[in-house]
Amino acid sequence: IWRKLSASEFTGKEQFQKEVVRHVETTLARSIYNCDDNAAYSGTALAIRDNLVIKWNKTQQHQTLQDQKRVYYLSLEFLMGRTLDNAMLNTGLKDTAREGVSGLGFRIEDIIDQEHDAALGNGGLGRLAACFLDSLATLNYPAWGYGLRYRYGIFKQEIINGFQAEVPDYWLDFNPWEFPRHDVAIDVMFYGTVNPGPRDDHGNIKKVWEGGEIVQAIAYDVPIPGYGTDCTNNLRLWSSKPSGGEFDFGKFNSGDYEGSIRDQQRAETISAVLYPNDNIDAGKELRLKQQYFWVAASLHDIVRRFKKSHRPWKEFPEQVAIQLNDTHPTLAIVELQRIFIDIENLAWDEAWSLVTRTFGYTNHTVLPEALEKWSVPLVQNLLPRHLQIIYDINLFFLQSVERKFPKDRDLLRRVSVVEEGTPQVLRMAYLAIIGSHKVNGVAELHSDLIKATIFKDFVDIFGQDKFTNVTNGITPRRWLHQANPKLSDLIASKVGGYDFLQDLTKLSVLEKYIDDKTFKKEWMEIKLAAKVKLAKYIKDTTQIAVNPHSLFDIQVKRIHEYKRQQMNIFGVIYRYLRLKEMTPEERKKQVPRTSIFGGKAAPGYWMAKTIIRLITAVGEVVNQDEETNCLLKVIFIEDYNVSKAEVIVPASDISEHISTAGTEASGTSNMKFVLNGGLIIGTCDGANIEITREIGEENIFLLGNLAEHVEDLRHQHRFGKDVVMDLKLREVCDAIEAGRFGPEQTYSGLMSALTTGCDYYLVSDDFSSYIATQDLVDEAYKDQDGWATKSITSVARMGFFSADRAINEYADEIWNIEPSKIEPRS
Ligand code: 26Y
Repeated sequence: IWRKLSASEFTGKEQFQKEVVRHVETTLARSIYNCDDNAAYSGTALAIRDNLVIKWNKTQQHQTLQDQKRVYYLSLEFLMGRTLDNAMLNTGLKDTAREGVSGLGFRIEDIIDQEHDAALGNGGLGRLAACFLDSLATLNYPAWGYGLRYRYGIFKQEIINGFQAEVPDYWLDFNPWEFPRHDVAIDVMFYGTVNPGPRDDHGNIKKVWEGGEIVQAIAYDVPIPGYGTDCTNNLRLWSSKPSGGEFDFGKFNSGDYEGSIRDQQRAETISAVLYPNDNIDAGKELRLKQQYFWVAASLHDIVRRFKKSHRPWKEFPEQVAIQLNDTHPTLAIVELQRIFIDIENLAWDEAWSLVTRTFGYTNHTVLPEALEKWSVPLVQNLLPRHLQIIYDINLFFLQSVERKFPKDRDLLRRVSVVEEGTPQVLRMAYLAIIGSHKVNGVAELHSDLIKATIFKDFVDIFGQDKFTNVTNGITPRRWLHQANPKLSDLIASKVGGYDFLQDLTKLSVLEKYIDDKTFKKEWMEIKLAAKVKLAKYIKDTTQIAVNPHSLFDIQVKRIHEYKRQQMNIFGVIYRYLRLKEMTPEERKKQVPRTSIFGGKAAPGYWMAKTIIRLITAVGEVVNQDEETNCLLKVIFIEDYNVSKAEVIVPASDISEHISTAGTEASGTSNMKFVLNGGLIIGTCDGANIEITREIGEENIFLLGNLAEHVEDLRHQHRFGKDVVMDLKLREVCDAIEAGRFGPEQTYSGLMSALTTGCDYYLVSDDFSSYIATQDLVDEAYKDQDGWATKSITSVARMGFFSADRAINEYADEIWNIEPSKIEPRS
């Protein structure tokens, strides 16, 4: 009878409408006579969700029954953005929904626009995790994501008087996409002491970690639908809650009710807020608590699932692959070893062999300030048993190194997990390498660089084979089909349908149409329409009118000195100064340009905030200058996030990826822009290099010094008194220092980093090349037909950068897992 009664998916428009109305009336308890866009969004989301849940349940049952190897993607960040549109497209329900809501008097675009972004991430690393979940489901891999359910995602950015201000992002008011699992509650312990216990089977005295504070982890599950498949995977996010024992009855009985609540609040604090730092390690205790809380709950869950199958422990790595998204979950290595030896009574060596065969570690940065280090006293206090295990892991590792390289004491010092100093600190990347069977970088140059620099000793110790590359990718579902439906439709009409969304290499067929005049025209019209849409958004939000026929030059990403937004804005100033000198006749020959910036600065990153201020200040001057403002506008888009990216990315003519060579591990927005027919101005860094190889040198504007020269150039700066400055850059600095963009003191830090500091990010070395390359961009843009050729050819050659390709590489080379297709319901 249960089977007969079990829920089924709606199909047609009428059924869908019925479900929407039912949800509005009963689930939301709202009158249909008072249904605004927001209520219509909620009803639509709930209706779509029902179909999703049916697929999700089926997938989970199927995967449990199959009992094959699963991969668990551990990431502190999942930058999901909005869900509704993606869910409709992936399940093939968008047309039904569009017609359905239209019949109810709504536009689907308005409904989609009601949704709040799920912004549980900072930038590239978090968005990569979200793209990977999409690909894992689309490719039918049995996979779970594990993360934290932050009450506050990345802050909302407001620009007040030209400066960034941060506003909390409370996003959980109405979130139909999560399902609390109050029955999945896991106790996680902190602090406490380690005491000797009884002897184990091997005759050793057991170590017992006890007497700590206990916090509960509650699971919240989020369905992740694949595109064109029923496979719907699970993202499990943990929320912290006081365990029963936290409530202090002593305080309560003595009348201190508030005091008794305080400890409870402390527990809830753990999952309260996403740390807003990107590529900079602050070493805060609460962050370490978050990491252990999440790792302990996830591993408990994974081990419990494994134990249900009653397999012997030796099969653990054949059933479980765990990928560490950067070092943030490195404690998982220690926790699994602890579970094996302290709780499941395995011998050290057997346990360690299982552990290392289970984990893979992805590195996302070479920047020293982003490599996590935890102070030993902090770990000693919070996780005393884990510290002992880390010492043992390190000891056995160093002993093996000693055997391989006898008497090389300096090597031992260099590779030790424990870095000497006051206090001593733990180098988490080293622990991650030692505890994993594969370590990968995220683009070829980056993977080569980590082997040659920060992890060189480990290559000597473990051999080349442990280190590999998996170049990042992006999901074409969200970043082409969803963000740019018109382009997706045009492509589909040429390459024979939408199969390219599941095999992006099929884009290559587009090259056949490179001389097709109407196709080219349609292509450029779609680009123009995307620019018109962005121009409207800019007008609505900033009151500034920008010309959609001007060249849209876009740099949107986290604000960081290494990404060199400062070089971009210096270039804008240089352009402005040139325009000011020109006669009206000369001006007529110039290509009008709109320079668009967007991105958040970490709240404590003062230099990044100064860069934002300079951009907004230049905008204030330039946009009002009647002499030049038809040729140059500068826009800063507030609160850049995933849903804004979906509007911005399709609208670029050119986008900037101009990091100092060797600093940007990969970059992924570079791929998004090119996939939408934009060209790139960029340095030979990260994935730009592979993009160039794929699309051809004639289709990209490369500039600047190469990674191999960066170190020498830095040394030359350091040994000189003043950085020798390019004349063009000198002129720009003079304009800033003359106060043309407001009080020059505002920028003194930025200026001195460039002049008397060592100009660590080599702006002075790359500036003239940057300006010269921007001139080439202007020239190329004058030839619209040539530009269209570059644009189409580039898109045709972007197949490699699908996240599907990346996921298949992980599956084959690192996880050793197979897809498992869920048969559609009979
Ligand atoms: C230590 C902690 C505060 C921390 C938090 C966030 C450290 C790093 C990060 C975020 C790093 C990040 O987003 N890295 C980016 O990863 C992308 C995906 O691999 C790359 O494309 C991009 O180049 C890299 O900067």
